[in-house]
Amino acid sequence: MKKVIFTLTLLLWIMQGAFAQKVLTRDERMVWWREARFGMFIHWGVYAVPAGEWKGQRIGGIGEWIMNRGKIPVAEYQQIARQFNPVKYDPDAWVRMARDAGMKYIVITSKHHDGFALFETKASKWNVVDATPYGKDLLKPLADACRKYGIRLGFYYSQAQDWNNPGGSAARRPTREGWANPDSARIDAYTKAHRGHWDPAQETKTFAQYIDDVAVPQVRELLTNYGELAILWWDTPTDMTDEAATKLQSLLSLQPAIITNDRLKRPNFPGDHKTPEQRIPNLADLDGTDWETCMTMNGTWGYKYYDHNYKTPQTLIRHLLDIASKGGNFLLNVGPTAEGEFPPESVDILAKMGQWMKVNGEAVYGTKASPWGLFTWGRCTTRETPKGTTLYFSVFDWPADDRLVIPGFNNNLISAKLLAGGTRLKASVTKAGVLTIDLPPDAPDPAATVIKVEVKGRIDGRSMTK
Ligand code: H79
Repeated sequence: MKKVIFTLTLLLWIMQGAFAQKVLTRDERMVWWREARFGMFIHWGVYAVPAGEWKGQRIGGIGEWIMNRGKIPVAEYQQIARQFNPVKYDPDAWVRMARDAGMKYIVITSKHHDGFALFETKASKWNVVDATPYGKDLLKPLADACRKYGIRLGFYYSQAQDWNNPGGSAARRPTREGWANPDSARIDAYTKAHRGHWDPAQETKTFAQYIDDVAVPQVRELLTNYGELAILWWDTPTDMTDEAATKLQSLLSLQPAIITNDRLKRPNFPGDHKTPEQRIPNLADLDGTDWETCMTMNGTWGYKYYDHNYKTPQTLIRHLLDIASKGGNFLLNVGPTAEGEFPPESVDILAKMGQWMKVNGEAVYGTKASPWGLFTWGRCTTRETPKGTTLYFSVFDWPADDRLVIPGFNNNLISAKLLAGGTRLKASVTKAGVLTIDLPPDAPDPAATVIKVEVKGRIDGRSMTK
């Protein structure tokens, strides 16, 4: 009898563990994200068809804004979906390129401000299945590939701005200067009087109706139909109300481990992390909140065929190290073409960053911010180990005397070496607490050479900060 009761109790206990909906704390949800450090943003939509040019004119600014900046009428804009047929789309290859670059997660535009859904949806006909010759959900196979390669998947969703689904908001912006739309004076007057809209078709519903008819059902679809989701990335809360935000936020319970950003609505909906866009915060701006810098490789998020103004792999590697040294994440964008390919420059950048990360990723993943802030010659990240602390000094500008000198150093040294290759370096700490490391005469890696220093105990960098 005792045995039976014991077995039953055990069984009950096991079942409870399996079925109980565990409520995760924020710190528990953020564990993987804080370790990941590096992710891929993907901006993809029908705007990749005009690719920055409309009726023979190049429209300045970011490519995914072409409808707004050109004040293209809804019916006209929707025609371009007929040319959106990404037959070269290979989600497996996309995820492998992200993985091989050292990225741990992907965030893709499920719907940008132009309202076009890259997924099958019952809430609007303005989607890839119903409006394009391609006719298939683009997010499903991406979700499958992410699962296959162990890359976390997040969806960007423009919850407020929607220039095609009626009632969606539109940032109040004039017609792009230089875009010689003969009608621009009239359009801009209209836009001013119509909450940013430029086509009566955008106003056949209220914003509240748009939220109920499109945003809420679509977010529910996104949180239901693609398996486990890592991130919901909101954007531009133009015209958002607390009521609309509450409706959208409550859907997140469909994915108990999901992480969200701070762009659902301001204020009152801070989300899990901040989102500096196209910039890396200064140390003084940081207040302990998690943050992620999102950035383009060239000057646009959505593909523009004539933007070849790419940052170098060296710059981007240094950005990643700068961000990691300040305790943030880096979400680096790719804007695929309408055929479904990454631009060749992006492919090259990802490969080169991957080569660097393969050797030096240890200085990035799961590290903590620098206790000393920035150095003139480079950046520092740290990791606490059972033995003590590991410091990663990433050298950007090789010291002329081939020596790294770090004052305010109060720990006992265990070892110093080049992370790449493991060559041991001569290092010493003076009584006054100055760490000196002898470096080889030339920078082994022009992008960033990482010096790995192991010390006993924890670092107390407070004495060093300005
Ligand atoms: O998805 C990307 C952008 O499309 C989106 N956020 C990133 C991640 C974004 N939407 N609005 N903004 C960023 C800020 C507004 C920028 C603007 Fe402009 C300045 C709108 C009009 C002037 C940039 C330049 C867009 C059009 C012209």
